[in-house]
Amino acid sequence: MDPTVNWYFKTFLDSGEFGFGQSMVSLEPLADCPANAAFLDAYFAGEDGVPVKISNAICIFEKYAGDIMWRHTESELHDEEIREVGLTGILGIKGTSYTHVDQIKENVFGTLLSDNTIGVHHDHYLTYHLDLDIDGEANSFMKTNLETVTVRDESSGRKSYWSVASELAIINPNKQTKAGNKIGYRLFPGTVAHPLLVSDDYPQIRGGFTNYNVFVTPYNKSEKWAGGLYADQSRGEDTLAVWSLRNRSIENKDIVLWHTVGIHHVPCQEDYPIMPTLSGGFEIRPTNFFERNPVLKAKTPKPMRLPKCNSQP
Ligand SMILES: [Cu+2]
Repeated sequence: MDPTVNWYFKTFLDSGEFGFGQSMVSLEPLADCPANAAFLDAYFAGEDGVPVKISNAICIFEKYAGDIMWRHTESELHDEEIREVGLTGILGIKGTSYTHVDQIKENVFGTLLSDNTIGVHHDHYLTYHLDLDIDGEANSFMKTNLETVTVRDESSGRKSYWSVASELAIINPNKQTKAGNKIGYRLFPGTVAHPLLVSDDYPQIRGGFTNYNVFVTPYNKSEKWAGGLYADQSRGEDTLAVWSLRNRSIENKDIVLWHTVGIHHVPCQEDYPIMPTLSGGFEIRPTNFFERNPVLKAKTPKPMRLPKCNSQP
């Protein structure tokens, strides 16, 4: 494996939506899985109880993630721009007299990573200001609630099922598909880090925009930065959390979706002194926007020769 690129493993099951059992089908090399994929057979119990083999039912492959391993820019040196091969940042550390974890009998608020060096616990939050206009400015927000419904009477042998109360999407309530679904875009949220501080703790008041991972506000030119215009030393009076309390209508309006992704970073040895890139993200996808799958008429791509991965030590 090439150590200079990120690879990840993915298991790709079946080409049908019903992946297991009797509806499982064999996967076609190069059509269903890339050239570097390894294939596994599967067995299921047939109608008469006899095991039935399905060859190439599962494939496992590595896929180039497109991320560099690390990156760092030294911006404090004015005469020269030094770009080390770095990460998304050099780890925040503090000095200590400790050289081994066995010596530590108090809370040091981090991980001892090397002699006299503690990587401090901290959070990363990234807030995206998504001013979506779905087929025009007048949009509304819908939230998905998938709920367990318990069957209490004798109407069914089943004890429960699940139901959708609404949808997590930004929609245009004035436009519909032929079938009557409101056209929109759906948010597939990224990594959610719920704040671990109490809400009336000073840093959390200043960082109140992390209280929720989704906020929706009516568009306002002055509300651009979730932490307010002057975040440093602020008292938290100009953040997204405060703007959202103004009780303004977000129905059929030009609205902004704010999405915060985050991680609570507990440093580990591998993060020191420079942290390998940790990637994340989110997706916004057209949902009930097209009448049908819009790629139905797309041409089949030509098979490409990809390098085989030889996992040698
Ligand atoms: Cu970090």
